Amino acid sequence: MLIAVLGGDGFCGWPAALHLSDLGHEVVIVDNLVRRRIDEELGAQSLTPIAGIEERLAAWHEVSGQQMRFRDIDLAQDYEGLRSFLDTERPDVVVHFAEQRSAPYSMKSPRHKRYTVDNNTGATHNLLCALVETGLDAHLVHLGTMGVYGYGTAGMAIPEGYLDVQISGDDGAQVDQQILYPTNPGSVYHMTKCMDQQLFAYYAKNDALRITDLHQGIIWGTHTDQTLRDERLINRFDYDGDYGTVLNRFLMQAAVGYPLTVHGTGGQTRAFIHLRDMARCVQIAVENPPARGDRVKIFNQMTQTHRVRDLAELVARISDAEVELVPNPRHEAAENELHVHNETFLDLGLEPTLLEEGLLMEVEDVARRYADRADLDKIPCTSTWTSAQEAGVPASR
Ligand code: NAD
Ligand code: USQ
Repeated sequence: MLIAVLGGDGFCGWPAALHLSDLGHEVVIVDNLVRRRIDEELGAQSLTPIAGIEERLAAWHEVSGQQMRFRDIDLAQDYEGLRSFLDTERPDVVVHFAEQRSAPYSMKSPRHKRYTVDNNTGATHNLLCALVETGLDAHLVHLGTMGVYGYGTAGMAIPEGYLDVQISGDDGAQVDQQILYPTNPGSVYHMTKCMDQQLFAYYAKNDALRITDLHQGIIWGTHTDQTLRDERLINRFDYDGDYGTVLNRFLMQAAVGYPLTVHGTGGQTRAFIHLRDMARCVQIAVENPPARGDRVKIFNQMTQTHRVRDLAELVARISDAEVELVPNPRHEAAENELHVHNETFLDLGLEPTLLEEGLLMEVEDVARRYADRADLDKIPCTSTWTSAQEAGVPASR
């Protein structure tokens, strides 16, 4: 198949593009490289030394014989460029990773909030609109987030996208319905993913677009089989206070001897998935498209849930690090339970990489290996959440 990978220069997009290319698909990456410019804005850089996109593509051609192509298009700002790309290439599948994905970055300032909303909803809506305008029946696979649900489980496991509800009808009879699970975002970034969800539901209904939305948990890990094949293919590893995600931050902090930064009590429970499993899930989603006229297919793309303080203790144990409880810069519940249904991917053949198996390798092969590139000043989380938080209003969920 011809697959367009939007956001294919990023942390998830790059290994996913390599994985799809390795399977024999023709892959075109579309990216405006804004993530590399944000590194410059923040004065932070990937712990791993990432090559430029042209060098990445040349290296992949050298080691695999596969020719991936690259197009520099801003999906949010250049509708004409996007429409004409789709019209010319006519991809069978469009995998959409191209959004601003950091919650702390989205909360930094009014400018960052507005950029995140404009960029993410602009990119997604332009894409949907261009698919309709070009009459392309491509399967759109979008990377969403578990954060659209919120993290409180109300004594039940979170379903895959849709909730069974029973309502009292006008005549008093009970009416059964399935609705989109009510959204409960925890940052402006997460809110954009909730808005994406509405856009998808509308375009699937109105224009019969075929859409799969992957509600992905927090990624951990760095390498996949493909990124390991040449140093120039190495994936990015974010550890700074805005883009570093919790487990990768703990791994890096352990490697450089920085006390592990647990926010609050560390009682937050979140959903996780290894990078390698992410690429495999994208493959499975690509291979199992909805039919035209179907509602949006929603999969929960996560394999395990963990409490933040348990992760810190685990990393501290295997690498002899210290744990520090730091004031939480976010407006989020201090403690929560999280149970999630994820049977769809397991039934379709996903074999999860469990934390217990992969963690030590990540500490040794990645975090320690590149520790000398770390800038310790970039570790603290300096983006704070809300005026409600400053006023002392507690977050309940
Ligand atoms: P990333 O920032 O590393 O990559 C995103 C890529 O999209 C970057 O290369 C960036 O340059 C590009 N991009 C952004 N806006 C663009 C635009 N307007 N036009 C063209 N290109 C644009 O992020 P990531 O970690 O690879 O995340 C990819 C997707 O997966 C995101 O949508 C994110 O919400 C989702 N996700 C990520 C995680 C995680 O832990 N990293 C977890 C759940 C979901
Ligand atoms: N946390 C710490 N210490 C740190 C960093 C984070 O305790 O040093 C805590 C946070 O307060 C939060 C939890 O760890 O409670 C997760 O934070 P995170 O930065 O790892 O994850 P999050 O902000 O939720 O965002 C990441 C990705 C985002 C994706 C989301 C999936 O950046 O793109 O959508 O994970 S999910 O969390 O399931 O919504």
